[in-house]
Amino acid sequence: MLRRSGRRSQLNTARHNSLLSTLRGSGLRALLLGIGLFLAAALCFASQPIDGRVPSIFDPHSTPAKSIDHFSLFVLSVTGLIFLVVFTLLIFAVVKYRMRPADAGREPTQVYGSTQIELAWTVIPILIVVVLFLATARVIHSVEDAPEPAHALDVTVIGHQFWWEFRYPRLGVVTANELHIPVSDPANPRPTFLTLLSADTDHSFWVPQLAGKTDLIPNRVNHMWMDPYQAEVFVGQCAQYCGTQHAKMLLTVYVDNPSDFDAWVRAQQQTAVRDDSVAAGQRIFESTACINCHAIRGTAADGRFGPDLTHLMSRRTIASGAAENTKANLRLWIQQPDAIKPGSLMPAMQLSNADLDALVDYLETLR
Ligand code: HEC
Ligand SMILES: [Cu+2]
Repeated sequence: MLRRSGRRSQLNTARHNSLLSTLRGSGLRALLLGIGLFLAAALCFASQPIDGRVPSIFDPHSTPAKSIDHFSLFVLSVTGLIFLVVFTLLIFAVVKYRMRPADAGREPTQVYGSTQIELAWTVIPILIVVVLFLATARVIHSVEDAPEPAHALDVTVIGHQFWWEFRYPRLGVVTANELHIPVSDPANPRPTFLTLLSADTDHSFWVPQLAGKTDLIPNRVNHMWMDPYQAEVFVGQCAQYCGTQHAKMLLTVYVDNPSDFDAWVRAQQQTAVRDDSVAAGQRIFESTACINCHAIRGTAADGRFGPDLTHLMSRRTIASGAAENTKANLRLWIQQPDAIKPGSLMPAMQLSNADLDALVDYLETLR
């Protein structure tokens, strides 16, 4: 009996050894290669700046982002500590109890049913999970259930394939892709509360330095808020795959000083400038399908499928950050949107060169 089990364990050891050597050969190499590739990709991604800046969740500039930052550092330290303890014990056990020639392939003494050990590894993880759960619940509550002060700024964000619509219902302003909000001085806070909607499919609003990530879902109303402490420009990105051009759905948030913000609002509230020197371009705009998809307040155009163009030239970029808002890019965009954003939902309008030039001249006046 004894001899038989001894032979079985010897057999097991032999199988084990051959497994180890296979692992050491191809498996281990593949594993190392995998880890190497992952690290390289992570490095590439981490160093890929969006619009020249890399938004980091560890550099918060607004209360919800700060709560998330503190909380993630807490979770990272708890899990880091667990990792250290477990890995130290693991390495200790592997080294101290490794198989030696003197063991002659015999199995070590088997220990069954230690109540103390069972209790320890049941109770300690439960305590850790309870602590993490309570800390999570506290942060979620502080972010999600924050009351909206009466003087907060309301903005409705509508996700579109593949651009952002921003409506300020109490101010009568509609714009796209570049969100302007005021600084919220901690002594006299003026937070911005966003209502998140979607016109087509799922999108996700994520500006890492200002707040967490919240999805925009068809037939559902979501909310989030932010109270940036200083005037600065923050970037973010649609964080939910929403179609081919999901990656070109940049978000830019301009946090303005109160006086700059008020001036911006006043300018946006105006209807489009009328400039008779570009009347030809306006006529082309108003007599083609442009007006079915775009609004220019003060003209016949009131389409809502595409961005509001009333103050197009007040934006630094077009097509959700896909290109700088220059004359050449505008022309290229109208001639062939796919050249800038393949798969965008604006069709190439097949205009003659002369019409194109007149149209771009007109658009350039929309300050
Ligand atoms: C079928 C609807 C449709 C028609 C017709 C259309 N557009 Fe568009 N347009 C869009 C959509 C959708 C976008 C946003 C594309 C994106 O960013 O992915 C857009 C974006 C734009 C932009 C960039 C705006 C910004 O702030 O990013 C300009 C400028 C523009 N269109 C001009 C025109 C002109 C001029 C015409 C007529 C010659 C026209 N469009 C016809 C749907 C349309
Ligand atoms: Cu999206």
